[in-house]
Amino acid sequence: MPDLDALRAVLSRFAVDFDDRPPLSPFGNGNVHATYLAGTVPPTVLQCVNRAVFPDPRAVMENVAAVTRHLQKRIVCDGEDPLRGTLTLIPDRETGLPYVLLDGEYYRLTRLIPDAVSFDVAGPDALYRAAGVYGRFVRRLSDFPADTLHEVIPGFHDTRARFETFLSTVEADPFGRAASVSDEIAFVLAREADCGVIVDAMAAGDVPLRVTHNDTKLNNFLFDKATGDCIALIDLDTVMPGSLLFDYGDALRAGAASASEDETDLDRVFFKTENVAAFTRGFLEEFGEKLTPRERELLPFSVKLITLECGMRFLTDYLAGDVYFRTRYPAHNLARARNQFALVCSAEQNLSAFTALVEQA
Ligand code: GN1
Ligand code: MG
Repeated sequence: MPDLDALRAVLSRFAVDFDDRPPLSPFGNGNVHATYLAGTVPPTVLQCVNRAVFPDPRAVMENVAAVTRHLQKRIVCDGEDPLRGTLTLIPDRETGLPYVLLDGEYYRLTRLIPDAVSFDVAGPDALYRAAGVYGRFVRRLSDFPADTLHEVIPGFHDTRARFETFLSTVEADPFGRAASVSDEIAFVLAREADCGVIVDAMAAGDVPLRVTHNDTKLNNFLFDKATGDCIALIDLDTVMPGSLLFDYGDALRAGAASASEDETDLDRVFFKTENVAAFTRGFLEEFGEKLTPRERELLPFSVKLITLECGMRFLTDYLAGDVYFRTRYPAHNLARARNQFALVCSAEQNLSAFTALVEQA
């Protein structure tokens, strides 16, 4: 990672004038990019795009720039504040491009949305409000030209392909860790058949391809500090054509869990039905009429599947030597995988309850 002086040099290349020498400090708890809070007047967020995760950062930035432009227009049409309803990129002063390229690294600067907070865990009221924001997000992108988006991470939610990668990593076992996690490996193997359900429904045309967010974990939603309203869905790196089932499921994976994905006391990890109910109600109010019958039918299952996919990705990364997700201690990815598998069990136990919530909403 570049040092602070190098980051200051990067900052000076963006088309923004800070009113003094901008302070810089690490910011947020994303698992992918190095992120800093930069400056106070105006406050901005500086990120160095993780090239191991996104091999083509330019494509990521072109997507984000196009999507935020589109969203801003739609937000204005809805009579809302475009600076608060989505991200605003600050361009490179010289090139006008939505990033600064320095020594092969891609940096981006966005305006900090003021007086906003994000949560790792929340209650039903926050989930209901987040669901409305998500519903508006897909609605506002429903006329975005999907074929102009780059597929920045091919097969991002191709759960079957994720399973194949998991299998080959178990077989290669490059760090000799597989033997010590045989229970976790068996847990995934027992659920192989689940991995193809949504991709097959998409291939059959029963579940449409839409422009989706693909990373709707709760802490990617911003809430107004004073009113508690949900303001925006941020972290737009993975906006790509996909199925909204993964977004619905992922929002609940993170937002309806009783504890964060770092919790290691697994007795404390389960789905809170009242949160699932609140999000489902908010989402169906906003977007329910546009769903196909098969999409609606698969909503409850999607909660389990995306949680399995995420746990499988954490376990794969643990076996591969922790090369993808940012970790804060040596067995962090394993702890996250166990946490997700506890949630999968909770989703399995609650499948009929989740189904009833979709039917009643
Ligand atoms: C990553 O970037 P962040 O922390 O919001 C990951 C998601 C995972 C999530 C698990 C591009 O999200 O897919 O669900 O971690 N993003 C990418 O915490 O891989
Ligand atoms: Mg994030």
